[in-house]
Amino acid sequence: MKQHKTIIILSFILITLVIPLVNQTPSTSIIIKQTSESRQNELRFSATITNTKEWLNNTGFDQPIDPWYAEIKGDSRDITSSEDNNEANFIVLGDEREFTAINGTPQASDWIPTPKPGFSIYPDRYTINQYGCNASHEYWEDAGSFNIYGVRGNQTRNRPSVLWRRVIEMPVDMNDYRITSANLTVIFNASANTNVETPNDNLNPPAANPTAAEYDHVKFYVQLSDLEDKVRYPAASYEPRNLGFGDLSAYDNGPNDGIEHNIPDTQLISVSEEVLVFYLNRILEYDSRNFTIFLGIDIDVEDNYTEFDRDTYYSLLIKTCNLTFTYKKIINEFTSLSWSQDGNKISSLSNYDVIVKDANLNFLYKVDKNWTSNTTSLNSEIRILINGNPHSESIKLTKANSTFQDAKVGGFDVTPLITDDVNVSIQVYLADEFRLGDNITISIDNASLLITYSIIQPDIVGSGGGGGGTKVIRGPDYTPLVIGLSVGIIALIAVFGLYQARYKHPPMVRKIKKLKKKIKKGKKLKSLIVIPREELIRIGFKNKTHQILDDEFLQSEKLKEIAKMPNNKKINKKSNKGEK
Ligand SMILES: [Ca+2]
Ligand SMILES: [Ca+2]
Ligand SMILES: [Ca+2]
Ligand SMILES: [Ca+2]
Repeated sequence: MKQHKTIIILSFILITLVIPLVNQTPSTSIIIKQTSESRQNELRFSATITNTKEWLNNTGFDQPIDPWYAEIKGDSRDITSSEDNNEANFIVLGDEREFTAINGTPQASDWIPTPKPGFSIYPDRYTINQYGCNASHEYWEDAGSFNIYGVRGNQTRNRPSVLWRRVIEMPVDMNDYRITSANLTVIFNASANTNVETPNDNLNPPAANPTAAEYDHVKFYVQLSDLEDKVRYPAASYEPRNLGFGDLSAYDNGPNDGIEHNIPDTQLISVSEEVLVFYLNRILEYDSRNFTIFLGIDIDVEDNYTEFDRDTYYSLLIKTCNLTFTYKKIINEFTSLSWSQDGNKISSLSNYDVIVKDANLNFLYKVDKNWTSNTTSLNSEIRILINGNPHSESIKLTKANSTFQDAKVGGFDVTPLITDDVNVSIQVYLADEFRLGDNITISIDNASLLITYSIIQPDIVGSGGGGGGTKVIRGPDYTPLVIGLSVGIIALIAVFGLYQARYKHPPMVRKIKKLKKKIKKGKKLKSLIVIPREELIRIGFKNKTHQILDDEFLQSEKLKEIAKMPNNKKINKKSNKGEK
């Protein structure tokens, strides 16, 4: 058993010594495996060639910019690329505009009269003149008479309205803009006869049974709606409740009985700026190019007496209308622009296995405006992508300076992202939605990707194959040596093992060992003849006695022969003996 162990240990040592000579396999870094059938069965010592190579072309973004190319994802209206001063740029497209198309005195060429939605009648007169949008109306219950505007008296003509409509076409698609501030200023003035019953009037005489609920009143207003009039929002209004103030008897209610009462230029009360902005943004969601604005006048007169009531409005005038608003570009979340370069494959270095030991990316970057003070986007960043996979580290644009700085001191370790492909992208990623009034340009330059690699060269050829000028010399073929060495060692072990197991013991010990083994295995044994010691002595003595008797007999026979011989022969024989 001990011998077997020795053999096993020796074999193990031999195998561990020989195998590394035959096959060298690297254990760390990224290995680009090559398969070459012609090389697979050869047995050679491998050589490792290590080198560092700049993997990017045109690192300085010189003109022409190739092989760099720009690619936009998300809203292509929000970012664009440019190349100048041998730099690559990401231009985040800001824009801020002001709407001022509605201002001053309304013009007949811009505004179209339109009835109030629902059942509605126009006032006796409505027009756009040099003073603005003007309406006049006289309510008179006496159907047998004509009022001052030549309209027959009609007690149902107590709620006339007129609106003027204007459709606004925006110069840009407002889908990409957000209104950030707005102002609506509308001025009206009005004149009426004191025959109009106002809340402050003293209605008389009691004999005419004066009644009043709402009193006679008018309303000036502005509405905003989408082009198809699906929603209409009230943006400004005014009800001059005192218009026509002054007492007049029910029996003396004609315009000639009273006097003119005026409301001077007065501004309509607009909704708050916040609400106005909301309304404008909202209506432009329906149609991002167009919206409608209405200027309206409602007249609501009341029959205040059992006598024929008469209410005279001379002039209801919308004098000026100014709507202004500013709107800024919407920069959409998740919009990105990448400057990319599809580099050579790692496997282009060699026909053998290539290990990427290290890949280090760096570049310079700057921004022409302070990102934090010009945007509300704190999450937007510069990302690094290799083969479409983002590196875990990024650069927040809030940290960008107006002068070039390293993306990272010492560069980014992008080794884990390298596969056989090396497609590099430097991307500006806009991570929030924000409004931007002005372009912001982010620039990059001096992009570098240093790749340190090793080529595992089992059979060394004369060229580095794109390895940056690596020169390799063919190495000797060690196959016969290794095979010879292996055979020799195996033979040596065999002989040594055989000696240990068998021939170092005397024959009797070997015989006993063999016998022990047979007994152990339970084999049938041949019977053994055992000769006792006395018998062996006897046989030995007998043999020795026989030999002595034989020798004595031969001696006597020789003496007899000599006696028969002549004397000289005997002497010669003696002398011959003596000479010897
Ligand atoms: Ca009055
Ligand atoms: Ca009246
Ligand atoms: Ca009245
Ligand atoms: Ca946008």
